[in-house]
Amino acid sequence: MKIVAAKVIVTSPGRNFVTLKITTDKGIYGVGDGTLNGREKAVVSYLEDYLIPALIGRDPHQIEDIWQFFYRGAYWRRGPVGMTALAAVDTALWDIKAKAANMPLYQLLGGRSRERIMTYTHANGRDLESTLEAVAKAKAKGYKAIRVQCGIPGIEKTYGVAKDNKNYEPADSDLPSVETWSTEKYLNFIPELFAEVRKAFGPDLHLLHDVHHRLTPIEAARLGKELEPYHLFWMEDAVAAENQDAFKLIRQHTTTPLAVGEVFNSIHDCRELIQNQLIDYIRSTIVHAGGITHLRRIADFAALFNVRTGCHGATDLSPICMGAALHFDYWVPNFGIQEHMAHSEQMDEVFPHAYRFDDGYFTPGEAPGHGVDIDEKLAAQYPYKRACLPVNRLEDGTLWHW
Ligand code: KDG
Ligand code: MG
Repeated sequence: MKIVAAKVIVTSPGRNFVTLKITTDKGIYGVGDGTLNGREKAVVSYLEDYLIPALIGRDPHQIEDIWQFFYRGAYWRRGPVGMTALAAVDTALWDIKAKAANMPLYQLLGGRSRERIMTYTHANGRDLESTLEAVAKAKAKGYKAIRVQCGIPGIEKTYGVAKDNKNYEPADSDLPSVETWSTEKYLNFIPELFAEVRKAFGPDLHLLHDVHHRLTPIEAARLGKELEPYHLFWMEDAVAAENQDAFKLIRQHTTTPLAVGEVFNSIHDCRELIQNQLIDYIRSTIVHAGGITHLRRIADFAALFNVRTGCHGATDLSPICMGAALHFDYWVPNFGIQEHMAHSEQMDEVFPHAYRFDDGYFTPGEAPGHGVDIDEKLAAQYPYKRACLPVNRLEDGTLWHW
């Protein structure tokens, strides 16, 4: 088999998605997600100008060699743009291989290790009351695990909370909008929020929370400790993780489980966190961490240290990433949980898929490949529109972590 064509499709059915489609001389094609929220065009250029020309004529079955060729061959290793482009290629190649074998992708990875995939969704509200309502709604849909984010009294706009009760969408404007942050107000409120959620919903529901990189290590340690009575499934991205040592301090002070890694793109970003057992869940997923080939390496390494997976699954990861991640989750022995932030109907129409939700769990479906396609005609109706992630400033104007 030979690769005869590859093209990038950019579509914006409510938000921007980048898709790579690779076609072979046998008529089989594969698709991969290459969406990097707010920086989509950088990945498009990386693919069109550098990777696609080198793909034409290659045997798509040589996934490992193609991966190494683009990783080592770039000389400039790692980084979100390059690793996202590489992930798009890798995902499309696995799709082709599984279609050629006439098997669902999870079978090629080693077969399924579970019957269904536990998934968490988001419950967000502007205040305590609307947040409790959002949790009740998510629970009624069957979710066994729910990420809870809430507006903070005294702060106008908070991460994870949408304006008009719509689904939360992080990339909200043509140029970065500005949010305001107060660590004091946040830390004073969050333990109370989880006390109320536990009081209302009892001990069984899995509760998660995303700090979104905003605390210092000692502040994160305080929050983790104060949340201990509410038995969180995890506290995510407690601090910015460029400094992996920061987690040592958090770990010394709290038994609240820690998750990190949605912005990581290589095993080297989490090696120390994992081998020193400073985290419990690794959040990296296929599209931003070099595809299935590389994520599998991260997961196998994590398994040696009792660290489980918790793949990122926000709306800015296309249904192609979701589908591929679900095949990965079905197989991976050290699976923890999968995030699911629902795509709109429009998005689901552009990306028809075989995966299904039932009572809090997903299954990837039995279609050959990863089971997600792109309707190119429909995709063409939604042109790209620049959309940026917000920035965050302290109340005195200092730029902070978003
Ligand atoms: O593009 C940024 C989003 O994917 C991110 O803000 C979502 O933190 C996130 C999460 O945990 O889903
Ligand atoms: Mg997150």
